[in-house]
Amino acid sequence: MTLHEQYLLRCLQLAKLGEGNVAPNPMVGSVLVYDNRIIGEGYHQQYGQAHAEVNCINSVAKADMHLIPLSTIYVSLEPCAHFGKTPPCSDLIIKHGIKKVVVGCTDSFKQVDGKGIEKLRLSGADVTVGVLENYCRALNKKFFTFHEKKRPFVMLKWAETANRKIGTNTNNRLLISNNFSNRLVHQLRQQNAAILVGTNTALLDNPSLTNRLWYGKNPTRLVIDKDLTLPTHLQLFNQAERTIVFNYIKQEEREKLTYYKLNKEADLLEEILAACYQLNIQSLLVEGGTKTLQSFIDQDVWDEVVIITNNSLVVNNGVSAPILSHHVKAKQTVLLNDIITYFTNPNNSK
Ligand code: AOF
Ligand code: ZN
Repeated sequence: MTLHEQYLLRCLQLAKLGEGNVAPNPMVGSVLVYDNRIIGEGYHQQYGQAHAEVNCINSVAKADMHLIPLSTIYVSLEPCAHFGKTPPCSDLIIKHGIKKVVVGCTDSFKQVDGKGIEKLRLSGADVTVGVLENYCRALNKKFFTFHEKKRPFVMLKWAETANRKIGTNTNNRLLISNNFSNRLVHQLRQQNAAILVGTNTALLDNPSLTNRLWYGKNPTRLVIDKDLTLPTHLQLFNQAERTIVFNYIKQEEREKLTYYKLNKEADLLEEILAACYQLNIQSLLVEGGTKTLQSFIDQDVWDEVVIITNNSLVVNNGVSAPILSHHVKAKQTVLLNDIITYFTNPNNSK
């Protein structure tokens, strides 16, 4: 591993400390190095607050401050060029007279998108771009997918029996996953900005779609209800969290309830994903049912799939699980008796 990579790796460690607190901003870490010694460290800690570079430069001890212009700054993401909630980090670096900058990967947010690097180079700084680039991009995969594909990062999740059923043919709710994998599901809910179900799942399962078994926030709840047939006593419509109802009838905003009217002539999923982009929903967890999940697979708008398999349960005449057409098995773990398999979409990874 080169020295650049070692310092960038430290940036990535720092960046990860912001997990759960910075979305929809990316996690970013930064270190300042003089003569092979780290004299400053920082990361983006809280959405809306100081960026990594600011915290890094501010962390330098008084006795080391004169070394700042002679140091190299490492950042896991291109320093920003825009006035957002904070002033541009590229200007800060220039102001401190730092002449050597090492960047993990470029920022595809349209207000930055190479402009930070350009500014730095124009100031006469020596800028190296693309160190541990794949790791830097993987850390913020949701952020990059959202800005580059103009749609949220899409994760599909379902639980299936040993004979690949996800439900019964009757209206009885089928409990497939155990308490341990249920906790994982709630962690996924916490990690995604929104959660989507189709009409049948909302009606038959009556899920609340909130995060009760993990720390942190609930996702925004999204439901497809084209003709507005779902009864309002469903748990989805309780006050626990905001719910957006995608439909063909009306557009209306109430406290915690939004009716979002889609164009009937257009493709349903494209419309939903475009609405998510417009609403700044950076990641989407799709929790069912088979019809909704299968439509994401068939239209190839998914990034990851998580399947929970209960191998000791067999259901006769149940509803079949979705079928993945092409995929790469990324990881498999076991939670008590449930097998958790993660797949990634080879068409969507760059
Ligand atoms: C950096 N360093 O640590 C982060 C950056 O609304 P603002 O002002 O917080 O700006 C958010 C955007 O800034 C975000 O979309 C991304 O492009 C960039 N994030 N940039 O130089 C950082 N977190
Ligand atoms: Zn910045």
